[in-house]
Amino acid sequence: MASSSFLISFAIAACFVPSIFAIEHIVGDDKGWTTNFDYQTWAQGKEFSVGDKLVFNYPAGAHCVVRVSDAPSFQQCMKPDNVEALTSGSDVITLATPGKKWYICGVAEHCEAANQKLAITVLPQDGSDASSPSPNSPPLSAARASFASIYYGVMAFVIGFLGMPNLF
Ligand SMILES: [Cu+2]
Repeated sequence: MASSSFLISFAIAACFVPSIFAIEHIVGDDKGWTTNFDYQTWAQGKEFSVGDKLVFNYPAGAHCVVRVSDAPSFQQCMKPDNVEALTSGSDVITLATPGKKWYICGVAEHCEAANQKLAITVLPQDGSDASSPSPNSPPLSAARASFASIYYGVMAFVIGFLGMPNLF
């Protein structure tokens, strides 16, 4: 019977595993969202997929997060009039659609003078869309995909096992 309860707790624990497929990217890592940080270098080599989250950490009031909708606005640090800034100091943005995304700080001259701006490219979910190749980091996509298939294989095995109460 011990093995049965082990399998049940394993199955329950395994149900929470898919959340790791959605990655939380802490923008700037330990430095957070701040001035004079090279967010371009930070974003390099990272894979951003639909469903992932961006977390902007900063002392509330010191900065804000404004999403801009095109490259020229990003380059010129132009805040769109119709977009409200995020100001909580722990702003979480879920990447809902693939494509280029641009974020700037709207406080003072932080974007213009101190390079507080982030541009990323969001890939379709888990890189599974073959029509949109990810030239920068195919190995990570492949790793994610194979981990997913192993994971679901194990889940199927466990569920199959639990479905046979006579064994226990
Ligand atoms: Cu700022």
